[in-house]
Amino acid sequence: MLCLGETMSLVSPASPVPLEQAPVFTLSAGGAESNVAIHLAALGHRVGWASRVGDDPLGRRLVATIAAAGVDTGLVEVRSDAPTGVYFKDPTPQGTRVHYYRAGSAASTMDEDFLPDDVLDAPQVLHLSGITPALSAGCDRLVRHLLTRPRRARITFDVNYRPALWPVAQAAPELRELAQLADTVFVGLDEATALWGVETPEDVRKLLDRPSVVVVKDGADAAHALGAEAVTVPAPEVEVVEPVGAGDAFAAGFISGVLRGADAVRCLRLGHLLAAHSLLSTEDHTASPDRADLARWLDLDEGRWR
Ligand code: KDG
Repeated sequence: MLCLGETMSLVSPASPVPLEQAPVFTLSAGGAESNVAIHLAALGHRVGWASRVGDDPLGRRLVATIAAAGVDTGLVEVRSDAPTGVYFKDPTPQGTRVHYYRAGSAASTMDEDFLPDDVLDAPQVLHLSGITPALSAGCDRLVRHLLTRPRRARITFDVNYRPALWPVAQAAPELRELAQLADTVFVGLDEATALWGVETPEDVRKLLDRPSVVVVKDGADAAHALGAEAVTVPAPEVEVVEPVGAGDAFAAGFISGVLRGADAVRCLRLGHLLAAHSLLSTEDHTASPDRADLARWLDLDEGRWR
């Protein structure tokens, strides 16, 4: 299993106070795809993360952090001609905002030659997201190349629309086109509405009719896996501390289920459980729930989740 995408140094206020007033900050690793990799490693999967970082202390720190979480960083390239990207979390009373300092980052220099061809020739799972094509023309070509080249690998694609990176008029057709080329797609219903104006999971599926499975996350209500059959699992009730990173946790839980050969209901349950855990923390990636807890939860009657 390999996850590919940019990871930035993440600066977060130590307590949920707006950036303008916060006195103390923490520095960690923030990147949607490496978040997925870290969760999968914690769940016992062999997983790598591929990207570029700058030849700078932040880049070295990122690689060391992600490697220490059990993720193989052998496909991370260190570049001396571009810096590691940085982003700040800003917990405002209106919700958490993010501020990026990533234009021209080392990861944005990736292009279609970045990954060795044998990665797609292997029967493994490659996880991509809709953040990468928004980073640069080269990154866009990379994602297109990976999705269109003949492959034995299965590709999971989290739409992950980031309005701060590109306007909806540009993102909407492109993210649809890329999602159509993946095997499994993750998308939030609110995200699908913002991008494509669709309002139900069934309408998302009509729009994304080519992937084997489209997973539509309807916030605090439920998640739906629309494949040959459609299944729905309600979300557990959680007192949300901070939502950033929960989508990555969900994707990791679902993918873990797929890698274990679980049915769609259990894949959705695993997604919910990891997301619920992540919603309880201000970190992008918390420690995943332990395996005993997961096993207990997976066997609970869904009626008792709420
Ligand atoms: O899903 C969390 C990510 O959004 C965060 O870690 C930063 O990857 C990131 C991005 O590009 O927004």
